[in-house]
Order: sequence, then structure tokens, then C-alpha cells
Amino acid sequence: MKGLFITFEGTEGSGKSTQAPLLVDRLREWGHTVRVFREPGGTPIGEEIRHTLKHSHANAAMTAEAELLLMNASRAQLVREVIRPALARGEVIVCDRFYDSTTAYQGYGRQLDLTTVRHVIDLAVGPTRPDLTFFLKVPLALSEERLRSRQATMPFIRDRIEEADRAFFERVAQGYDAAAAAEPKRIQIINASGTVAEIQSAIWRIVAPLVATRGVQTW
Ligand code: Z5A
Repeated sequence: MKGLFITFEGTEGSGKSTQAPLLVDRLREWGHTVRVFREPGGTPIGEEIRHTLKHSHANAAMTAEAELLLMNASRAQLVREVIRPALARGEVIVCDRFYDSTTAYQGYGRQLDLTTVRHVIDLAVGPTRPDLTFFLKVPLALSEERLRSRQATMPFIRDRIEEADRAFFERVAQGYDAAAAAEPKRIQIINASGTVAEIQSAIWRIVAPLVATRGVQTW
């Protein structure tokens, strides 16, 4: 029995980390065995790489190439240590970011050669690909506004990737549009400017028929 692999994508502040757990809760209520991960991270090795990429005091001079490889080192570990075995058991995997983030951030944002980026992703994931990806699309101004309100309620933690300029994030958004245009069947664009409940319903309208027909493992 093969499981189901669902990923969430979008610029920061688009609502991925809000929607992913809501989908997980709903799937569990329906009796499915679900595992949820975030990238970079999701394994002990991946979480150490995440720290290096985002918060380490030693990361200021990180090159775009090193960033590409570290993102995919974390991913290679996650795929082999957890995702493949869980899918083989017929479970549902929900992942907050996966390789479309690499296309958008390292390919378009950092402007690395897109063919090289694709080869590195291929090495990291092999045949393990999402069945369904939600691209939560919001105007950049709205995601910036959401992040500002979140920052106002939290202690400041430096994040190297968030230090990039606005042009970088505009290119990232273009990268997501290009990825969605290239794979319209897998990548479902969700208008993420609405309320949390509206977005949750839009996502469930797509997932419900899929889990009903796929025979994934239930308790
Ligand atoms: N990255 C990369 O470069 N290459 C890769 O291959 C991978 C990742 C895998 C991971 O950061 C960074 O790594 C990310 C991309 C890069 N870098 N940046 N910059 P992360 O995991 O720390 O964070 P993130 O993935 O960027 O997510 P985020 O900033 O936490 O945003 P989000 O998950 O999309 O949004 P959220 O946390 O659900 O919501 C943000 C705020 O808005 C929060 O206060 C919510 O309560 C609020 N919110 C959410 N939905 C709504 C609605 N509908 N209305 C109003 N307010 C809302």
C-alpha cells in the first residue's frame, strides 16, 4: 500500500505553518495515520542543519551554493530516514516546505543555475515526490504585514535567510509562479489572502476526495 505525500509551499507569512497542522488534525479525525515535518529539519541531523542555515552565529558568510547543498542534505536525510518508510507503510506525510522551496529560493531567489538546482534536488529525493502540493499565494505586502504582526508578539531571533532584500523575495514569488505553471496538476494554487477558515476549507475540498479514493492506512 502506498501512502500519500502532501506538501505546503509559499513565501514566508503565507500561512503554511498555520494550515499544515489544521490539515493534519482533520486527517487524524478521519482516522488516518499522519506524520508532519518541516524543512529544513524534521530529523535530528536536519534540525542541526536548520540551525546552521538560519540562526548560527557562524553563518553570515554562507554562499548560495553551500545553502543549496545544506537544504538538500537535510532533505536527503528526511526522505530516507522518515518519509520513504512512512509512505511504504501507507501513512500520510504532510511537509511544511519541500523541494519547490529550493527551486523558488535557491533557483530564483539566489539565482543559481536552474538545471544544477534540479540535479541537486534529484539526488536528494530520487523518486520520492509529493502527490499534492499547496502553494499558498499571498501578495508580498500582505505576507510582510503578517510577519510584522507576528514579530511584534515574539522575542527577536536572528534569521539569516530573512535578511535578504525585497528583490530577493520578489524573485522567490516569481519562482513559485513558474513552478506552479510547470506542474499545474500537482501544485494547487490557494488564494491565501482570506481568513484561516476559508483557506482551510479550500484545502480540505481538494484533500477529502483524494483520501477517500486512495486507501491510505487508517488506525
Ligand atoms: N528555505 C529555502 O531557502 N530553501 C529550501 O529548500 C527550504 C527552505 C526547504 C524556512 O523558514 C526558511 O528556509 C524559509 C525558506 C527557506 N526562509 N525564509 N525566509 P521557516 O521554516 O522558519 O519559516 P517559513 O517556512 O518561511 O514560514 P513562516 O515565516 O513561519 O511563515 P508561514 O508558515 O507561511 O506562515 P504562518 O506562520 O502560518 O503565519 C504567519 C503569521 O500570519 C502568523 O502570525 C499567523 O498567525 C498569521 N496568519 C496565518 N494565516 C493567516 C490568515 N489567513 N489571516 C491572517 N493572519 C494569518
